[in-house]
Amino acid sequence: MNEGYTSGIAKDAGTGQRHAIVLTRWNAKIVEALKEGALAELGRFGVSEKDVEVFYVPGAFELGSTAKAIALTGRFSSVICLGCVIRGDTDHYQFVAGEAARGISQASLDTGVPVIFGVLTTNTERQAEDRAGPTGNKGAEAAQTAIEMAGLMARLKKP
Ligand code: INI
Repeated sequence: MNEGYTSGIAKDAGTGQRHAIVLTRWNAKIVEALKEGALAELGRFGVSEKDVEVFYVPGAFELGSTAKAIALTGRFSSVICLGCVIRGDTDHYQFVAGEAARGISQASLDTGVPVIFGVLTTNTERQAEDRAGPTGNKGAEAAQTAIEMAGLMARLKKP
């Protein structure tokens, strides 16, 4: 975990929660590393393997609409979106990254389910790799955010 984020969640905070993870096939090697970070972190905080479901989409542009459809099933405490947009790869970087962020935010606002933005937006592949490694893994960070937000939303729904 990097120094930008310090989690306040308890060791067993994920117990009983159900999380969906949506992954892009674009930049698959990096995104798979984010997935491994997220899965390990969910397990570390008590989320059972059987309570995690993984979905794939082509690219980051598709994350928001898919996250919304998943959230609307009502089966998940959160939807964790993991992807990677590298500036060097495309002139339309700004559109893809911007729409991914907008769509993910909209999915959460429309459904009331926490939809987590775990999309790397970097200038180079090297920068992306640095954020998907064993330390400072942004997938792990997204998982912690998902557990915390799922707990907060559950608390707010209690009478
Ligand atoms: N999708 C990504 O997830 N990452 C990228 O870096 C990327 N680039 O570079 O273009 C990318 N493009 C595809 C996009 O997300 C959609 O899948 C496509 O436009 C079809 O809607």
